[in-house]
Amino acid sequence: MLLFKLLVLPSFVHALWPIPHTLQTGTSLLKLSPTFDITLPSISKPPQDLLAAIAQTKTYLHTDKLQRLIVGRGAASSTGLQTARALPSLTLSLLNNATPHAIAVEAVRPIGMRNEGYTLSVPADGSPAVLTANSTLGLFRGLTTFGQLWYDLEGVTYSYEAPIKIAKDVPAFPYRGFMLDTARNFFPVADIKRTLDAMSWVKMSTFHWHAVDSQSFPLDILGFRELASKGAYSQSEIYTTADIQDIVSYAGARGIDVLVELDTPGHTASISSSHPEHIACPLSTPWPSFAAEPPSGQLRLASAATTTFTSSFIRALASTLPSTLFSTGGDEVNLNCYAKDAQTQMDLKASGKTLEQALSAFVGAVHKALGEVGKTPVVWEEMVLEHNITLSKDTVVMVWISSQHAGSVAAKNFRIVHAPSDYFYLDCGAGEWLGNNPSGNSWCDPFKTWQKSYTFDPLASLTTAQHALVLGGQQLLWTEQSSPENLDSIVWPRAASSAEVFWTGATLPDGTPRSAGLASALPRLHDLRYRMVRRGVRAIALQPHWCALRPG
Ligand code: CP6
Repeated sequence: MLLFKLLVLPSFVHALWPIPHTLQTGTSLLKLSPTFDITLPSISKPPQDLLAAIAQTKTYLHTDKLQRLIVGRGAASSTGLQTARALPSLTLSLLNNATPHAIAVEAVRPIGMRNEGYTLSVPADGSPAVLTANSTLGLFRGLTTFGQLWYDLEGVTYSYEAPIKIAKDVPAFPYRGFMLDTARNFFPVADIKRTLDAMSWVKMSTFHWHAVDSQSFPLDILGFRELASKGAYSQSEIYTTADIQDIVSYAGARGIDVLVELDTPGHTASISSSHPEHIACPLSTPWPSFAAEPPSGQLRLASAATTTFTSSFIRALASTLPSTLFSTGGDEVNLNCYAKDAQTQMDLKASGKTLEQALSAFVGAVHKALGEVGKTPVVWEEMVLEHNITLSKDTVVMVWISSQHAGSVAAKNFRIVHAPSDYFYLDCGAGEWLGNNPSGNSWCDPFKTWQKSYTFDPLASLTTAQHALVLGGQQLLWTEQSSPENLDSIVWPRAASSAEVFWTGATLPDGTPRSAGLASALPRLHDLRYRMVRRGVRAIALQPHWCALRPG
C-alpha cells in the first residue's frame, strides 16, 4: 500500500525557490549519509568565503530538520527509508580551469558580467553528487539549491525525488534585489546581516541600502563625520566605517552586491543638523508644500559650495565601497522649496541658470565625482521622466511610481531596475501614517500580497529591442512604520516573490505564465518559509500548519 503511494507521487513536488532553469527529478528516496561531506578535490586554494559557505551548508543540512511539508511528497515509511541509498558526498569543481576568486570578488563584478550559473547532479545510486560552475559565485548558488533538497523523517535527513539533475540553472536577470531604508527607523547591523542571509537563500544579488534620509543620517563618512554625529538619532544609532565594511563583506561572501544610496538633493533635511548652510527650506511650514513628508529640507542645488560639498561626501563614501554601482537618489525633489529659498534665488540669478538647469548641473557634478572613483550612477525615475537632466548613457534608473513607467524610461534608452510601488512596496498597506495629508501615500495601498508581487512581468509593455535594458528588480521596505521588531515579518517570505520572478524571467521555465504558477508556488514558498524560521528568520505563515501535515 505504502509503496503504491510512493509510485503515484506527483512528479512536481520539490521545494526549490527560485525554480531552476532546468530540472529533472526521479522517484527514489535518497538519504544523507551520516558521514556526508562536501569536497573540492580540484580546487587547490579555495577562498575563505567558499569554505565558510560549505561549512554553513553542512550546518543547515543538520539543523534545518524540515518536515514533509508538501502534501504528496515523501509519503514514505521507515520501510522506504531502509531501502534508500545514502549519499556520501557532494563534489564541487570549477569548469575551464577558472580561478577560484573569493565569492565576494565575483559578486561585485559589473552588473551583467557575473557568472551565477551552475550544474547540479544528485544520483540515486549512492555515488557522489556533483556541482560544477564557472565561478565560485556559481558554486555558491548551487550550494544554496543543494541545501533546499533535504527533509527530515524519523531522524533521517533525506530527499524524496532522486535522481535530481539540474543540467543548467542560470538567472534571467542579474539584479535581484531588496531595498531597506535605515533612516526612518534604525536597524542594528545584526538585523541587516540576518536579512542578507535570507536574501542569499533565495539567490538575491543586490542589497539596495537606502541609508540616509530627511529624518536621520546614520552613516559615518570619513572626513564628514559631523553628518552622522549630528544627524543620527543617537550616537549608538550610527553605522561606523567598520560596520559598513562588515556589512559589505558579509553580503559579498553571500553573493550579494551592496548598492548604497545617498539620496539627493531631496530627502536631505537631516544634513541641516550639521550643515544648515547647505539646506534650503528646513522645517518650513506648512511642510506639505515643501516636502513629501516631514521634516522639509533639501540641498541648495544652485550653490557651488553645496555642489562641491555633496560631490565630496558622496565620493568619499563611494570610494570605500567595492560595488560598481552607487545611487544618488533624485526622487521627490520639491521645486517649491527652492522657489521660496532666497539663497537659491540669488545663486540662480548669479549663474543665469533656470532651476532645471541648476538641477542638471548639480546632478552632473555629483555623477562626475562618482565617475572619478569608478562608479556607475543609479537614480530614481523622476531624474529622467520629470526633469530635463543630462545623464550619462550608462545611468541605471529605478522605476518606482508605477510599473507602467518602465516603457517611458526604456524609450529614453536607460537601463532599468523595476521597483514599482504597485507591485513591490512591502510597506504599502501598513497604514497611513501621514494622516489626512493630501499628498499622503494612500495611493500605494492596499497591502501587496506575495501573489501580487509574483505575477509581475518584467518585460511587460517593452519592445523586444528594449528587453536588454531590464537589469532586474526588487521589493522595497520603507520604514516609516517598520523597525527591527517587525522587519522579518513584513519582509519574509513576501520578498521571495521577486527573487523568483527575476531569477526565472517573464514566465516559469516551462513557459507557464506566472499567474498560472501561483498554485504550484504556494507549497514551495510554504516550505521556504519553514526553512527560514528554522534558520532564525521570523518569516510569517502563509497558511495553517495543518496544511503541511495532513496526509497526502
Ligand atoms: N522615501 C523616499 C519614501 C518614498 C520614496 N523615497 C516613498 C514614496 C511613496 C510611497 C512610499 C515610499 N518614503 N526617500 C519614493 C522613492 Cl507610497
